Amino acid sequence: MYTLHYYPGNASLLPHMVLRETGAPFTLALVDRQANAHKSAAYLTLNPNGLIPVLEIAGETPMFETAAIAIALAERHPEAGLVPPVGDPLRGQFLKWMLHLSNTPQATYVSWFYPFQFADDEAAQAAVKAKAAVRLDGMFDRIAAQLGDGPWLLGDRFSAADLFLFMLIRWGRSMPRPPRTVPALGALAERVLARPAVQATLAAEGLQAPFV
Ligand SMILES: N[C@@H](CCC(=O)N[C@@H](CS)C(=O)NCC(=O)O)C(=O)O
Repeated sequence: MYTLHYYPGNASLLPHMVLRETGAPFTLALVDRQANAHKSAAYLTLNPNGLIPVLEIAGETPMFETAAIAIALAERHPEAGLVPPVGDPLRGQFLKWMLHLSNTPQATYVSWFYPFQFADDEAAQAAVKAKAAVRLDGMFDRIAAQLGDGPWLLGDRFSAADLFLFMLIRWGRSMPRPPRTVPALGALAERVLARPAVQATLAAEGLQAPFV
């Protein structure tokens, strides 16, 4: 029914974790980044932006955008409890976090991982990267302050937003101040890592510890 186009550790990790949390059957399609497969004509028919991930749903238009895919999957499998239903007061908070994580830290990571998209010379690229790290530090501090002891972003209720935050914490492993070193974020990452579906996802992608 579902085919997730992924690359280990990339943004596809979020929909991959969501899929395993739901227990729905799916197929993984590895995008060969080394061969630039995400810029191939075939892949561009799935996502004209040439970015990972894409979710194919049998008989439907392929989806791109990580957060949108995660929300759509969570809603198609309400029994997994990954999204508060329409009418639940927590639903707005859930959507707030999904959009915030998508358009603020996730978007800023582009400057950290791909500074060459923003400047041509090496010194300027180093400056772009340094600025991205400082901005991410501030974003993670503000998220941590709102998370507190949680245990989850929605308080007692686990949701796909926690999986999203985990992925973003993981991406900062090589930053001058890794997000895991912020106590509330490190604790959230450990709680997410304790979930069997998350462990299964990391294993399926061949990712090695330390995970965050
Ligand atoms: N806003 C997009 C961003 C996706 C994105 O940037 N994916 C990265 C991998 S984590 C990618 O495909 N990078 C390859 C490139 O920039 O060419 C989403 O959330 O789906």
